[in-house]
Amino acid sequence: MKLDLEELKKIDALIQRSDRILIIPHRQPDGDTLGSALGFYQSFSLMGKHPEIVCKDVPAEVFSFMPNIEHVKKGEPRFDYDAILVLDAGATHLTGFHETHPALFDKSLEVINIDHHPSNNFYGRYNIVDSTAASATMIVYRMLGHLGYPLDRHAATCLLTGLYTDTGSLQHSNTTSEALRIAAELLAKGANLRHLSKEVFNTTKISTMRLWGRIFKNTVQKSDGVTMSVVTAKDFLDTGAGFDEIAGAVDFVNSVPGSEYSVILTERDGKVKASLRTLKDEVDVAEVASEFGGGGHTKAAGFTLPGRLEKEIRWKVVSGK
Ligand SMILES: [Mn+2]
Repeated sequence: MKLDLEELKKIDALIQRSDRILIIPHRQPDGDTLGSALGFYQSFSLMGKHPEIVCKDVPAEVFSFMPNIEHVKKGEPRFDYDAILVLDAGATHLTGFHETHPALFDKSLEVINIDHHPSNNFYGRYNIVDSTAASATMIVYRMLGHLGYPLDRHAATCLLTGLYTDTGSLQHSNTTSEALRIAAELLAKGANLRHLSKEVFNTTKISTMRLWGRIFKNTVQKSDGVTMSVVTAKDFLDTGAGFDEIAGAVDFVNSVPGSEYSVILTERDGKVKASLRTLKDEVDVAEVASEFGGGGHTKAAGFTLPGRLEKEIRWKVVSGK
């Protein structure tokens, strides 16, 4: 990971002269975008500034342990801020504000884009984009350190949450030595790993268990090694699970032996959403997803198509006595 020091200098000057700072996580916020947002929120607060976090969607309950999470407000951004940060959004549409607030992305505002997705097209006036970082919070950590901004134990917990969730608790192939080093440094700063691993990785609601039960029941492995499952709108209805409760199931489906990559198709609001994962070095699921108009990382990607899921039942004649 290498920081663009010229760009950082400009960002530092902007932050130093800013008081009101808007922080925008991506929609359907995950641990990484929230960790980045809350890390900055805490740091800016300690600097005596007035940060606000505005998100298209409400954070999932699982993140309620994160310090300052109550300051993540669902809403629409205004433009009367001195600086605006957009975090962990690999494309402008992922904020949910690209259509309603195009000015965020036309470089007319003091927008800082911080991200680790290879798809990022540098939509900010300032851009710190590094696809070698396992999480956006790793970049945030390096930035705070380089700029000498405050990083207390609350910020450390938030940054570590992003690192943990984006690496599947330090198990995915993006877990570099630097990721482990930063995890260690965040622990040394007082990050609450015990709390975060209990809340994020070892807490499962009954509705989630029931939903995952259906996902596992529907799992099939095709002859080409693609392990697949589906979740219908009815599954959500029957189990009472929310859409966010599907997170993580695709990794589990991918653990079937011989799996080249895994796909979970989810039916939602007249669309079918696909999540893809692989653990194979030679498989690039972003490439698979791009064939369907999607994208993402090489090991974790997705796409969305209009339509619905229909069950296909096949009958065949088998010989018998
Ligand atoms: Mn991320």
